[in-house]
Amino acid sequence: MSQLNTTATDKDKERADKVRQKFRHFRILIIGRANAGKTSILQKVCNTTEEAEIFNSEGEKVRML
Ligand SMILES: Nc1nc2c(ncn2[C@@H]2O[C@H](COP(=O)(O)OP(=O)(O)OP(=O)(O)O)[C@@H](O)[C@H]2O)c(=O)[nH]1
Ligand SMILES: [Mg+2]
Repeated sequence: MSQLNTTATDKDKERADKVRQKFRHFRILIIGRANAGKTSILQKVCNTTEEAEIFNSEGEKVRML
């Protein structure tokens, strides 16, 4: 079985730059049961190992325990 290649090529980065220029803001919904890998997907998409900052509908930062 073939492996999914997750390494971004120069062409991928070029495309991503174009999307970033066109859309200044966007929303991503990641939904799944506890421990499914939601945070891991978000970190991969954002190319980071940082923890996500979460804000409520009033714009106040939510502290995760
Ligand atoms: N085998 C495997 N493990 C994964 C994968 N993605 C994440 N994990 C592991 O699964 C565990 C949970 O990942 P998280 O990204 O924290 O999951 P989550 O959905 O954010 O968890 P909660 O926020 O607690 O609901 C971690 O130990 C990850 O390393 C994957 O694709 N394969
Ligand atoms: Mg999580």
